[in-house]
Amino acid sequence: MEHRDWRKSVVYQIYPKSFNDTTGSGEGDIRGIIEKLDYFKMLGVDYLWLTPVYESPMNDNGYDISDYYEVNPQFGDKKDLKELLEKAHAKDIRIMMDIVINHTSTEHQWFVDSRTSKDSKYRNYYIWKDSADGQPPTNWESKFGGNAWAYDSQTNQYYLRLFDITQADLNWENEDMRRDIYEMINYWIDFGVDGLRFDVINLISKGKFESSNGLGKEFYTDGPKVHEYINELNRNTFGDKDVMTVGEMSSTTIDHCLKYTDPERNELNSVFNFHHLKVDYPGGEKWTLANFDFLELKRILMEWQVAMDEGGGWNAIFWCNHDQPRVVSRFGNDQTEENRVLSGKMLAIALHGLKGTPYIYQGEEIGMTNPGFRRIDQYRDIESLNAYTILRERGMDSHQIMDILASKSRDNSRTPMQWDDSIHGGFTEGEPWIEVPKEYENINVGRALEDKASIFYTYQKLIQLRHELDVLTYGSVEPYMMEDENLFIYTRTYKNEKLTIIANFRDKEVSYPENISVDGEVLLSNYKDKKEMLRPYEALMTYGQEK
Ligand code: TEU
Repeated sequence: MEHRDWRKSVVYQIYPKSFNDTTGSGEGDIRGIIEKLDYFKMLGVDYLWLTPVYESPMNDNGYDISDYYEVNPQFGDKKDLKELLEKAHAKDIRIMMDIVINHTSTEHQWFVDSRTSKDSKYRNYYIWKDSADGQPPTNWESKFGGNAWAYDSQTNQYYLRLFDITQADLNWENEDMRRDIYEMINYWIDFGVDGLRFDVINLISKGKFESSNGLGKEFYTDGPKVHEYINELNRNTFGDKDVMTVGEMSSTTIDHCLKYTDPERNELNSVFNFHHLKVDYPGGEKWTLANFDFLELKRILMEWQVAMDEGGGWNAIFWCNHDQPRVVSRFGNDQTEENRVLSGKMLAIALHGLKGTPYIYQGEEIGMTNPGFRRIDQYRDIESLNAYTILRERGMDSHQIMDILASKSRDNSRTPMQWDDSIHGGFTEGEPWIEVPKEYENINVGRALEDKASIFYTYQKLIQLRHELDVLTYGSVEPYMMEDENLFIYTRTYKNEKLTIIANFRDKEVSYPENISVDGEVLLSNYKDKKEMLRPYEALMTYGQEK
């Protein structure tokens, strides 16, 4: 494979279960990914990140691992994975695996053993505590609803589970456990993977087990030994290898992220944070209906951009993943075909001009939209189903819950990839595990490739620019007009090169800003020409050189 600075790469995220089914099972598989390698080549991405494909009961679609060393038969086997690696490498495409080491499934052999007795060799691989006066050990809340401790009658103790009741948190205080985890990661590095994405890695150090005035996050988020553990992980596994790493950081801070990504500290290459994707959570509450706060979106994105740039850190930059609604439906406009295409391209340009590693989530590159499910039986996601039950218990009207899920559910991004206009969007010849929204007739890869003006080609161009222009990778970031209600504007500067990015987030005409020049060469825009005013959702990236 060609050598390139990892900082110039673009990652494409695959949710295998919904990507491409080659067996008619209704669920995607690894051979389905192999089949589409030319598609990725055409798009130009450097890495494919596969969400977990290990053996799992799939209560949380693979984030509940029952055997780290086996491939879930639903997705294929290790031979398929090997073939994917070889064929991808032959096309200069790298593979990034998802590493889930904050918790395992309760079906993992360690946990099965751990729960049998307090004397089990694996007891301390997990976090077991006595009840506090007949109540759970602390009042911490699970991210998927309910108390974070699950009672187990076999030994009359509780185990910690920050996510689902079938996802038991591992005890990172335990050195044997850590050693087993490193061995497992080294197995996959030796297998030939090129990148690692670490699931909720900033939650591994739990600190004190005390009740909280809030949800308990302050005790385990960026916990007391987290940097020590990540540094140890680095030294024992990928540290001296050509493996790109990204950590998923839940509710983190800039200061911690500067540390996680400081090359001198030997922790990780890059980090995801989610603060910019909470701008439609009024008062921090996800299960609400709300317009997004545009000024807040800019403020958060730019605060992170500038601070990480100045402090020598490295962001992953993204709008979409398998936990988030579709961005055109969320921050763009999916109400008319024209607006969908314009705003889809605008969002792409606004994001891909930023500093960091861009991530594209399957279907984003063709402007896939939220499916607009209306009935609870259309949903599959455990978080959504739990939320439904909890909101019903609180007395919320079921129509209102349906409206909220239609805008906030993780299933919005988990519907199958829309390949063509044949039945089920060409995803499967069987019955899909989750419905394919009828929009597939219009929004699909086949159509996107035929139409040179489709969103796909904007992404293709942005990836090409990322590879070609040093200023996109290394340039410093300067935001403009942060109080403007319509425009998102920033520049990137490196040596004598300058990029200016302007994006109109509104469905109306807006004047060009007066204090910033857009006279440079237009590298990319979502309109054919330039006019006196910026038109609805108009976005452009211009390039200039100082002599
Ligand atoms: O998600 C981390 C996480 O914090 C989630 O709670 C996320 O914020 C939430 O889904 C948004 O509503 C990771 C994975 O990406 C997710 O799919 C898993 O369910 C979770 O970890 C547990 O492994």
